[in-house]
Amino acid sequence: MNGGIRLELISPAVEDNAPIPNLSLATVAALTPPEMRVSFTDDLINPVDLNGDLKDVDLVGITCSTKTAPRAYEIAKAYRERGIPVVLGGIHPTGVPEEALEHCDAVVVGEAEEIWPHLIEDFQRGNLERIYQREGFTPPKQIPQARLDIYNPKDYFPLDPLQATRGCPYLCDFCSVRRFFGGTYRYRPVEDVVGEVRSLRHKVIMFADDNIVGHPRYSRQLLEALTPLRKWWIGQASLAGLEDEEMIKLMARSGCVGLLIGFESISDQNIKLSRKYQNRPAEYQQIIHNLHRHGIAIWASFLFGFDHDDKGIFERTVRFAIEAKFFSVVFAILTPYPGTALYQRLKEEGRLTDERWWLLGDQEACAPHFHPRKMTREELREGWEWAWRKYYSYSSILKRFQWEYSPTLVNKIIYFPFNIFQRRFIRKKNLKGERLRWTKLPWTMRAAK
Ligand code: B12
Ligand code: SF4
Repeated sequence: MNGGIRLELISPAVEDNAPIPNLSLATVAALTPPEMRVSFTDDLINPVDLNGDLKDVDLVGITCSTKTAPRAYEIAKAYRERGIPVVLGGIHPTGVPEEALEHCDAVVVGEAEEIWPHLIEDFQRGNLERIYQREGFTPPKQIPQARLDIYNPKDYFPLDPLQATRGCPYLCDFCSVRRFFGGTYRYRPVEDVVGEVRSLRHKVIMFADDNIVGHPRYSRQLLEALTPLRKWWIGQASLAGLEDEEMIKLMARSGCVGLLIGFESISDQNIKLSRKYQNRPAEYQQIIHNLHRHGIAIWASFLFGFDHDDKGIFERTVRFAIEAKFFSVVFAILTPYPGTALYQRLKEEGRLTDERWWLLGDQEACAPHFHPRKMTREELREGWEWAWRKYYSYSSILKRFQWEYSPTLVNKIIYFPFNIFQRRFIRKKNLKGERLRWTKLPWTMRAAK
């Protein structure tokens, strides 16, 4: 009998972030025997009070990325001190299971489908093993519809996350996804995805896929099937899948309003060094132009600190990004995540600041976690801060508005409020290192005491 078992699922948080429901734990909840009582805590929305009353449960499951690892370990410790066993899963424990095992009772390595039910059975028998790992990868037909009912929808942006594909066919050396999915790219049957989309309550959906256009034939089928559902959607796409303008048109028709795209660098040399061969800087302009013409806003992501980056890279990248009129940009400092080829290379070259840098306090404040080639660590950090400031300056916000195209809904309604909000958010979080707290109304913030 597992009817009495109370399972608490926790998503740890170390910094402010967009309040988006976490799909990982909604998926684990869907894999949990229905008789069990599942509760959920999002540490972002309702911070776990380690010294206060923790939930009275039988088993705790915590999802964990490299960024949230220290917090996940802290929460795990608090529960274990009260005699409640803790299971860790997610991208970080999968990369470094031995480390995770120092902080919990059992680790789920890789995808949870198929192994989570076994773990629960073992738990009921009082026979929890230390590591749970399946051979191979989950057949996409077996990916369940996530249980979004574990969340309080009022706490989040009004959108529903789901996944159509898992993995990514590309090789980028800084990316954790390859280690996690072993280079596989699997896609759920279109009818399963469409069935799930139909059941979602919000008008806006977010594909939490690594790459929604990794397989052109599949993507076309999916987009065509999505079109009559009249949803608006956002997701991530690789530039390779966007070279074909027909694909972009189809995306726009199917309701795509925004894409997160990893441009990473405007330098060919960096792109080659990091094995992001699918990006060709010479083609960036055309793809950006096509996306904008079809009304798709771009959230562009850039990394600083590659071996070919000199001190001029910040200015060149920001100029490019402003001229490209990206709706929004994320500038990140290149990060050697454990288990990646980049981590291995920097380790072999003796350039890591610490082999377990993620455990050394505030990761954001200590970055970069390696010694760059053509500048000092301080210069990299200063340049990164300058880039944020410049990109979200008022003059940049004004220049980036798409006057020349007929404004899309995204541009028309949310461009200015979003960018002004983002400017304030970045100045506080990234530049001053202040922790803010989201309230129930995400757009009203107050500084943490
Ligand atoms: C959606 C997403 C986000 C969303 C998160 C929204 C949310 N509330 O969850 C947003 C946009 C906010 C985000 C932000 C960031 N992200 Co992100 N994100 C993703 C993405 C694309 C999908 C995650 C997802 O939902 N997957 C779907 C679920 C179903 O899959 P899953 O998480 O793998 O879960 C399965 C298993 O892992 C397992 N599992 C997971 N947890 C648990 C727990 C238990 C108990 C068990 C049993 C099993 C289990 O079971 C699940 C079912 O099989 C991943 C890429 C990826 N493939 O993981 C990157 C990824 C997780 N992000 C990454 C990064 C780097 C970031 C940022 C640091 C980016 C930045 N520079 O700001 C920030 C950090 C945010 C923060 N402070 O924590 C990296 C993490 C690398 C690492 N080693 O930690 C990833 C892997 C991308 C990459 N290419 O490397 N991200
Ligand atoms: S395209 Fe994106 S998800 Fe795929 S390997 Fe590169 S960084 Fe990772």
